[in-house]
Amino acid sequence: MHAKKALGIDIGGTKICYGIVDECGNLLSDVKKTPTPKSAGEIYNKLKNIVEHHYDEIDVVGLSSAGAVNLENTKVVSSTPNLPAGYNDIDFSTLTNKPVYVENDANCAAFAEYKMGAAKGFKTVLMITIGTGIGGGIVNDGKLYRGSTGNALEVGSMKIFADKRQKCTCGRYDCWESYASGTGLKNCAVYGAGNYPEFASSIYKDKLLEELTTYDITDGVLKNDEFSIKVFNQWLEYIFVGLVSLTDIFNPDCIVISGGMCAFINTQDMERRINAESVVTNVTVKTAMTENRAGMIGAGLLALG
Ligand code: BMX
Repeated sequence: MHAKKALGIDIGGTKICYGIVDECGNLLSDVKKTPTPKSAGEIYNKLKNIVEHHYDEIDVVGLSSAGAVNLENTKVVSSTPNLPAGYNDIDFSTLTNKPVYVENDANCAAFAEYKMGAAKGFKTVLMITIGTGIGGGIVNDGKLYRGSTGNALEVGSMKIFADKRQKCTCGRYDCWESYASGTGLKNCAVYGAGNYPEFASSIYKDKLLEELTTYDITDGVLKNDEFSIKVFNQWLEYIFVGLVSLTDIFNPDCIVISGGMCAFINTQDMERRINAESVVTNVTVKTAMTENRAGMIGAGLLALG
């Protein structure tokens, strides 16, 4: 019997990455990258071309996508405006006559980290991806927790305040990701510019608020800018608050943090603080090992089942 192979594809907001994955999660090809088209129709066509190009090499297709995925693993059923209009109408199973398996990006990354990444050997793994938004996934005893309709762990949408302080990109208020994602760090900076006295002496004091970026703040921290440090610490506090609550709910033995912002988080410090505050014991916090390949590897592994 031949060893099965998957085409793992990660559909991100700016680029689509793909590669051939075996049953152990090894990448058998170079990772290829192509910009994500702006419309749902063009995304579909691009995916179709990629699949057709690799048709003879693969048995199944695994797709990692942002957004809440249905229980049948064929469609994204709900998503923030980070995805283009019409995206939720795509039935990915029509891309090819080979089996196609779509799963939420954070769920894919959770599975990859559990199988072969930072959380290998742990029992209950909570994966949090901190990028444009915040995604989450839980693997317990080798099985992804999917919830009643497949949409579990949309943690970026969990509310952390009750008094409508800040509007989220999704249109609702006070979602965790509007405070603790990359976008959240920018929101923290805008809040700080209006409320922290340190802004008056900041290297960014003359910058237009709408031009302040996430990376201004991380750069500012490196340059010892007091305003940036205060904003950054507030952002870490929001991450911490969410992680403590999730620890109390899920009792993970390992939390893995991935995504574009994970490089800015001191996991040892986070681990110490979570263990001091949480009522459950005892969690290890790690940075993801599979980095930006987690989505494609996890999708490939899940598709190979
Ligand atoms: C959002 C949500 C999640 C996703 C998470 C991380 C959409 C489009 N996205 O909370 O499904 O897992 O962001 O996504 O609804 P990223 O693009 O920031 O990595």
